[in-house]
Amino acid sequence: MLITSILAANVNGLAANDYVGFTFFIGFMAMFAASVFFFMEINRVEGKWKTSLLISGLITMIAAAHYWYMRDYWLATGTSPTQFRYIDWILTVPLMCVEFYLILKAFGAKMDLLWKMIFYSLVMLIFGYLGETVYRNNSVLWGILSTLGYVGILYEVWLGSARQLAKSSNDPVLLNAFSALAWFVLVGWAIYPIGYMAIETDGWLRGVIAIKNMDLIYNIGDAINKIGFGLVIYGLAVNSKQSASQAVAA
Ligand SMILES: *C/C=C(C)/C=C/C=C(C)/C=C/C1=C(C)CCCC1(C)C
Repeated sequence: MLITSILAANVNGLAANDYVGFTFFIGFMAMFAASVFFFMEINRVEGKWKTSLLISGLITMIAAAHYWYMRDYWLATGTSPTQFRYIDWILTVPLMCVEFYLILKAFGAKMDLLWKMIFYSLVMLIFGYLGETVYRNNSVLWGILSTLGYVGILYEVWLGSARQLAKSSNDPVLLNAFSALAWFVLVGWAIYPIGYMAIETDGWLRGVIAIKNMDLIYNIGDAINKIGFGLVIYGLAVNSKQSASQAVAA
């Protein structure tokens, strides 16, 4: 019963030229498949990396669940599933902050780094949500407040204590992975504020980017940001195992 109703939910309504709609389906499946991969690989990595891989899988799994809803929402309304995106982000973005903490823990990261980053991400997402929904006529003001949270995260990973810990690790494998993650935060995450600026009422980019196209960019960007982020962590877990055993051999 449940299975048939799940399968029946989406078979109608996806038009042959609804390319934005396609990316909701592809996004769902990519996130789902990535979760299976990360969960299965937990057994292959050394102890201290298992939690990191678990979190990578949880991030893509939470996204997969929301993409499931967002596909339906898109098919039913043809409009942006803004609420679902923010519900997804408020869970997945703090978990990405946890990933930074976990990979730096062995090099002295303290809980206050974790709480600081989670706090910044909540500021960014709660103010962003208010500006995009409740106070849309004042989206510029709320967008600026939200950006303060984003800048806080950027500061931590590019200049602040997170970057200092990564540098002081003297571990090239960690440093490479850390910089890759920092680039995700700077470039990959920048698509979200750019999309926000396309808000029709007072956004700085209104009319320049159609909101409909933003969903396409979000869907592709989300997959890169969440799966790519997890793959960097996976690569770190696998490569640092190799470099550790090479060190033992040498
Ligand atoms: C997987 C989802 C991710 C990585 C989402 C990230 C979202 C942001 C970086 C959002 C940032 C925003 C601003 C910096 C200002 C305008 C409002 C937001 C929330 C779109």
